[in-house]
Amino acid sequence: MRTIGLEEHFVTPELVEYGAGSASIAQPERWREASRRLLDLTGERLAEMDAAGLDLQVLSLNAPGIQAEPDAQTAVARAAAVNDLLAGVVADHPDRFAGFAALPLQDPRAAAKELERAVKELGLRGALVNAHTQGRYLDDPALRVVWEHAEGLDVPLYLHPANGVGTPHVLEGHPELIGPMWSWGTETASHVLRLVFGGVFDDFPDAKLLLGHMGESLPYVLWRLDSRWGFHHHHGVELARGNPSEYLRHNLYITTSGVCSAPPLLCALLALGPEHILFGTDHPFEDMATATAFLRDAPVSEADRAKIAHLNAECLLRL
Ligand code: GRE
Ligand code: ZN
Repeated sequence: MRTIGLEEHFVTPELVEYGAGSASIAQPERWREASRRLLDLTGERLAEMDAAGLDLQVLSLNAPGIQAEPDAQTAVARAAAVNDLLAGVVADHPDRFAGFAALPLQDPRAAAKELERAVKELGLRGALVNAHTQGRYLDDPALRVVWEHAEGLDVPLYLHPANGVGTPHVLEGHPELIGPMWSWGTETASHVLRLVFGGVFDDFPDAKLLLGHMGESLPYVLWRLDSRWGFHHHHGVELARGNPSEYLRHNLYITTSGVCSAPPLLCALLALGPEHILFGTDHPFEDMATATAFLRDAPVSEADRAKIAHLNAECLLRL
């Protein structure tokens, strides 16, 4: 069965330095190995894809990427350069790779223009955003122009985790909880709720948000969100569609990246429906063959397996 992965990271030698903040969350030898594999685009990576039965990777610059750049002009130049490089890799291997653009969100208008260039001229399939950009989240009014372009181009924005701004008080004194094991997921889920309650999907009703890690726990909490929204003080916030789950069911697409476990997959299938779940491995942070074996053996119908493995990606990304 054709299998397409949507959370497949790489890095370039020039941009390695942006990952320094992530390095401290990993065991040094695990980080060294991951870094080596991030830098490999078409060598071992292709061999590993062949061995795992992964037909196509939609590549993305590893977190936090360009968003860690404090200078807006540098961010604009480096995003364009890495998107050009990515387009070159895809052009050399069109049957094995596609790509998500990096966006210089430090300059919202330039980011919107880069998204348009990346999609229309470079053939990339959307963009991947790593959490906040210098403290700014995607519900920021200044970033509406990026959503406007994404909706207009009909391409998804993939929201990927990264280290937060500072340390949440509840995690103070517990650095072992900072990172992909825990804080990245809860902060990313909170970021998604900022988009919903911040009106992004009321302004752009057909905007498409991709989320990794089986939806960062959101599929599990739809009913409770709606129930407690009916109870909460709204503080002047109203949702045009009434309940938060309406947005998460319509605008949200999730990938299986970094989660090889049936219970959350079945929850996501029931909560969001089989058209909203796509495959991803989180290469190089999880093992490709483990991920493809999970997909192959998951207790779902063959029709749903085909949607998750490739049909939804072909449709959403026009592959
Ligand atoms: C990820 O993308 O999932 C990731 C990183 C860095 C360290 C660990 C990790 O980007 O899982
Ligand atoms: Zn990832």
